[in-house]
Amino acid sequence: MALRLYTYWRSSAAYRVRIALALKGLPYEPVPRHLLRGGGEQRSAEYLDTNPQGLVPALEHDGRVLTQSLAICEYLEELQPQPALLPADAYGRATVRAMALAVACDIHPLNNLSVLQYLRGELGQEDAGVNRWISHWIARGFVALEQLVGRHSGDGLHCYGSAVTLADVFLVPQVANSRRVQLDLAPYPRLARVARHLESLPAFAAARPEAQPDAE
Ligand SMILES: N[C@@H](CCC(=O)N[C@@H](CS)C(=O)NCC(=O)O)C(=O)O
Repeated sequence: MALRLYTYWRSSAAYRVRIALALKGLPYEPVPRHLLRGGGEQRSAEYLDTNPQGLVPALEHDGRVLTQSLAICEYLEELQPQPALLPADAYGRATVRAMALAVACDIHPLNNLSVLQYLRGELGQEDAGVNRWISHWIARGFVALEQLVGRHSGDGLHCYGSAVTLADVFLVPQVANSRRVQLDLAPYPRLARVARHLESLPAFAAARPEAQPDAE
């Protein structure tokens, strides 16, 4: 099976897929696309041919391209069911997906590079204003996730139950993003504890931005 991942070391959406690939033990070839160099390699005609959305990640499997990190992670789940990243029951699966989507749909898009570039460029915001924006939307999402983890974690070390799920795969990269803007995690002790545990696991460690071949 030939897997190629279009990635960028600092991309938290690509980080999710790197974690899922590592957890599943699936080897892949990283194909870095620098999001800032030359106006952003993700906007080149060549890359738009791969992913018309001009976003990383994209995963190529035997020549066919998949986009959107959650769709890719679910594809990997079907390709390689073990270890399972979704619970066995429908309620559990819906709950885990809801937590992953809280990150992927309601936190991360507001802090995506092109949104921040628009705030800086067209809306004339300085770094301080942009950082306030980022922190505001992460904090708002983390308040809810903190409650959800309180309800659904089985051991205080995972978002749901007592094993790694896609909720964990999506949380850790968002926590990494929050550190980049020095967001205080003290108000979210459950999230901080879960993230600390997960980051100590080999698959999460291998997928972290600093461990990537294109890390600067
Ligand atoms: N919903 C998408 C988000 C992908 C995304 O926003 N990727 C960012 C990096 S984390 C990106 O490529 N940004 C480039 C840009 O905004 O131009 C997913 O989950 O895959």
